[in-house]
Amino acid sequence: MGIHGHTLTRRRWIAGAAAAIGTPMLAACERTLGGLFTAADAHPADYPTVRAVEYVGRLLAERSGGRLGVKVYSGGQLGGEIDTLEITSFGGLDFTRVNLAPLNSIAPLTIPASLPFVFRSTEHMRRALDGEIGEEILASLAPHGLIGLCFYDSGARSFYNTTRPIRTPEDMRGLKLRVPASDLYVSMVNALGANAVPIPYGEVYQALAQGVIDGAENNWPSFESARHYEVAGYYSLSRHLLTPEVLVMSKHSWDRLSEGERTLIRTAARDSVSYMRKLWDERVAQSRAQIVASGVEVNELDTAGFAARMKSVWQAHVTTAAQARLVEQIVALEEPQP
Ligand code: GTR
Repeated sequence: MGIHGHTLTRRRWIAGAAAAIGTPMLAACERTLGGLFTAADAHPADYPTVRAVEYVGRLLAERSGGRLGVKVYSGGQLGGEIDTLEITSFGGLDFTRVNLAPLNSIAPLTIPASLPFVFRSTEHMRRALDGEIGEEILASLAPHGLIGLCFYDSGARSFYNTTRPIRTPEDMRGLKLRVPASDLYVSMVNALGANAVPIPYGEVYQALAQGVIDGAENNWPSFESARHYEVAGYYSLSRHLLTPEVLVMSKHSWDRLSEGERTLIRTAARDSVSYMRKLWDERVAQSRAQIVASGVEVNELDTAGFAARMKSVWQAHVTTAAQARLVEQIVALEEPQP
């Protein structure tokens, strides 16, 4: 079996993957300060998150007189998000860009911003994460070996499947739906009457094509770029999650940088957010057009019945006073007036 085979242990897989891609991960362990940082992303090279992290690299190069830069390994070539988080936390990679979902089991303060229907709009989500709430969530990653740098938009996640349009929770009954590796997502899908199947993002296309699962949930650009829309003909706009993406740096790498370099990195990450938002809005429009033109049946739905079933999910996953406080603060935020 090759290096991506399932029979390998994770540690051997990591060593094998490092050898296969020209040892950027090992190089990162031995690297002296400065130079080319490594980064991983599950999405293909033209996806807004990948382009945003490349932009961080360009800003760093410009602002350091060419001393610093970032090489992004896109397309999930370094493994799923749980893997790249682990590799990053022990210093085998400098950066990884992931969704908040795979952090749910690692860092409890990522739960409040990952709850279904907690954000009322993109503006509400941005306001929460651009401010103190976002800072607190990013800072909570440090004990886990990760320096949280910034959040990126991820639009709204909705359900898609190969079988029928979903209009009410009753339409979800019995469907096998893929979720990311997060207990919160498992509870969410099960509370709606479907059966949650946690599998890595990179395996969803095949699982759909082979009928191992009936569907999944994601935003327009992921549904399009991962080609899931070629096999799942129904996209039902539940918009149940507006959970953001996050860019993290290895604390190992961070601890070896000078104050000046850290400031450059923090500032470049912050400056990449508005660049990414522009790319994101363009990509959503383009992906939506492509999916609609392909004949996928897209439907709106009344979210009230879905949201009502999320009370027990919130209760089960908001278990500490700090989480409850963040949820309260998020809910109480007013959206900015347009
Ligand atoms: C996408 C997200 C990825 C990954 C993926 C998934 O929207 O950008 O980082 O989390 O969803 O469902 O696994």
